[in-house]
Amino acid sequence: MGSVPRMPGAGRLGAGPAVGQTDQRLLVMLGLLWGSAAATSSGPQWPKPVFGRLASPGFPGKYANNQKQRWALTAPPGYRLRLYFTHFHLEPSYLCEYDFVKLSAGPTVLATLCGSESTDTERAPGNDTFYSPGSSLDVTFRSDYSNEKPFAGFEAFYSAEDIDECQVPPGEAPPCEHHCHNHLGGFYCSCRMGYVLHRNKHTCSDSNRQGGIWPILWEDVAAQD
Ligand SMILES: [Ca+2]
Ligand SMILES: [Ca+2]
Repeated sequence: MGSVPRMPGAGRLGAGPAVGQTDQRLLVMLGLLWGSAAATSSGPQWPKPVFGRLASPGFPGKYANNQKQRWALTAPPGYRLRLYFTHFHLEPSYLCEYDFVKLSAGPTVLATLCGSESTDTERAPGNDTFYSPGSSLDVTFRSDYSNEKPFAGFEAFYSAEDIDECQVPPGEAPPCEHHCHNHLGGFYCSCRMGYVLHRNKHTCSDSNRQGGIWPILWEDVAAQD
């Protein structure tokens, strides 16, 4: 069978509940709303909607041998990509060496998926939802030179969603010293009464010590800085 180089094991990725058709319809509706907002010249300039479908070549028919396909997905700054599978049936193999779907961000492999159900040595997506750590996600499909029986491959849907910069994992420094406010495409900080926001837009200083008050101007902090 395959002489594919061994891929690194699956990374830790967030697993969420299964996404039903209602959610898909909601995403499409949001996409349409974004589109109409962007079309209004006097209205807010929303990012172009980012969503779509991926599938193995020939889906739902069986996929051919020796296939390699890559999708480079990109979200606007301050957004991440969310991906889930609605169908997944690839040839199973030890550590997914033969046929696989690989999710990666730059040099970091987030997950290598194969088979139809997870085992000790291979991971299938099941009902997991996958998130890119930043604004880009590479999806690669690869099949080797043979299949013991036909496999229908996969179908997946993706969309861009805002990164909530105010939610940080336990043990990580919060982005704002006092208050953090998340919004689409970024976030901003504010301070408790009697404090003013430092020029760095993250920390707060006692307003009496400053000898003056900074204008209460909360500029957006670029999500990617
Ligand atoms: Ca194969
Ligand atoms: Ca945000």
